[in-house]
Amino acid sequence: LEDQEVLAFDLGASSGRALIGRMIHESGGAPRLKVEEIHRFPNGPVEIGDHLYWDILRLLEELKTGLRKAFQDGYSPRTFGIDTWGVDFGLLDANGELMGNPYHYRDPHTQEVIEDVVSSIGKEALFEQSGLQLMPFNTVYQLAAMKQAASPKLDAARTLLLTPDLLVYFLTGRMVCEFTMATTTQLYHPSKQAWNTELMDRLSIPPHLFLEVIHPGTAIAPLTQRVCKELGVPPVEAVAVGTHDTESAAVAVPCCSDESFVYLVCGTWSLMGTEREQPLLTEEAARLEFSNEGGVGGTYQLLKNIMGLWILQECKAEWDGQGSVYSYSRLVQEAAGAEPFRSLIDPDDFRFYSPHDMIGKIQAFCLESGQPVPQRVGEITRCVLESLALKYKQTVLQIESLTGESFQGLHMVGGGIQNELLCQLTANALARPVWAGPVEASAIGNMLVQYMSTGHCKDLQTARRLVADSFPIRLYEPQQHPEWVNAYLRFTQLQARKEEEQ
Ligand code: ADP
Ligand code: LRH
Repeated sequence: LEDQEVLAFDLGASSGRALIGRMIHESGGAPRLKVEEIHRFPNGPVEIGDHLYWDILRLLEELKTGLRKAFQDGYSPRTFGIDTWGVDFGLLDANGELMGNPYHYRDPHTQEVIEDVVSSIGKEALFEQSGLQLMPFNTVYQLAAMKQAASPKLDAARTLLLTPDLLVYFLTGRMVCEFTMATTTQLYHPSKQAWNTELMDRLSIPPHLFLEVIHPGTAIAPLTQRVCKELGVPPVEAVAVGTHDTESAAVAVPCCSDESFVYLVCGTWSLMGTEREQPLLTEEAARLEFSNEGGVGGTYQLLKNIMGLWILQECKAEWDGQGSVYSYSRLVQEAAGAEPFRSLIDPDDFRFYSPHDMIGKIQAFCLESGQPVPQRVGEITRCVLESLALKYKQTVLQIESLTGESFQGLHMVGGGIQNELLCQLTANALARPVWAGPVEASAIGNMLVQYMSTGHCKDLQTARRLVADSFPIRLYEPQQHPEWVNAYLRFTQLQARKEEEQ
C-alpha cells in the first residue's frame, strides 16, 4: 500500500491542533505511523453576559489555516477527520444557516432545569435509556434549558449539528450525525440503537432536529469547490472518525493483548474507562456515576468523567492574570518541591466545575474540611495533583468492582501525561505501573479511523498495535510509600463527610 497521508483536526476545550499522519511501510518491518503537528491554536469559552459560548467561526478559520498549511508545507492528505469535546451543538435554520453561537458546555443555564428533568423522567430511567451519568452539560439539559427559556432559536431550528458535524458541514456542505457524538447527548438509546424520541417528546424537544446516525469510518463528502478555491487546496474528503475526542483517544490506547485494559484520557477532563462490547446498565454502574459512551468499532466505553486538569488550568489562568506567568513545567517543578499530602480536595466536588476563583474554591474546601489551607503555587498545584491521583485510584477500583476484571496497570494518554509528576503520583497511588503515551492520542485515533475507512488499517487491534510500534510509551513504576495508603483513607473520608453533610 502506498504511503497515504491523512489530516486530523483535534479540538480540545483548551486547545486545538491539526496533525498530518503518514503510514510508513519499510521493507520487512512492521508499518509505522509518523505524525507531524502543522498547526496549534488556543481554545476556551467566550463570556457574554451570563452566558458562555464557543467562538465557532474562529475555530472554523483555524481549521482552514490547518488545511492551507498542510498543502503549503508540501503534504497531500486525501482525507481529513474532525474530533472535538462532547455534547455541544449548533442549530441551523431551514436555509441551513447557523443560528447564533453554540453554547459552551459550562454555561450555567442547565442548572435550573436538571432537577425538573430528573424528577419528571426519573434518574434511573435516564440512565437506563442513555447509559450516561448525570452530567450538567449533557445535550438533553442544554436543550431543556433552551426550552424553558422559550428560546426562539430552538423553535425556529430545523437541524441540530453536534460540534464536529457542524464544522464538517461548514467545510463540505453535507449534514451528518456521527454515532460517538450522538451518544453524548443523552438522547440516544443504546439498547435500541436509535434516537430516544419518546424522551424528546416528554421534554418537548423537537425530534426533527436529529439526523440519521452514521458510524465512524464512513466517508462523508469532499471540501466544497468554494472552500477549495478560497484555500487553494484540492477536494480533500471528510471522513466520519470517532468524532468525540474521548472515543478517538480510546482508539489510540496502545494495548496489544486480548485482555481488558483500563485507560485514562488526561486533558481538560480526566476520562477513565475500559472498553466493552455492550453498555453496562446496572444499578451499581448508575450509583457509581459511570457512563457508557458509544465508541469506534461498535464498542462501548464504560467510563467516568473526572474534573481533571481543568482545575489546574483555572489556577494557572488566575496566576497568569496576576502577572506571575507560570509554564506547566514550572508549576510541576514547584509542586515537586512542596510538602506531600498536606491538603487534599475531592476534584469532583461540584464547586470546581464552573470557571473563576479556582484558588479560592480549593482553599475554601481545605478550610471547611479542617486541613491546612494551601497558599503557595507549589502547595496548591501539589494538592490538585495528589487529589487527582487518589481519585484515579478510586476509579480504577470501582471499574474493577463493576466489571470483575483486574488490571495490571493503567494506560495514560493525552496532553496531561506531559506532567511527569502526575504520572508518577498516579503510579504511586495505584501501587501499579503506569504506561504513558501517546500525548496526541485523540488526533492519532482520528487518523487511524481514517485509515480504517480507506482500508489501510484493518481493525481496532491492528490500530493499537500500530500505536504501540510507532510511539514511545513511558513506564512509571510505582514508588510504594506507606503514606499513600493513609492518604487514600483520608481522601475517602473527605468524600464520606461531604455525603453526610448533604
Ligand atoms: P484538551 O484536549 O482537553 O484541551 P490536552 O489533552 O491538550 O487538553 O491537555 C491539556 C493539559 O495538559 C493542560 O491542562 C495541562 O495541565 C497539561 N499540559 C500541557 N502541557 C504540559 C506540560 N508541558 N507539562 C505538564 N503538563 C502539561
Ligand atoms: C473531553 C470531553 C468529555 C466530555 C466533555 C464535554 O474533551 O469530550 O468526554 O464529557 O469533553
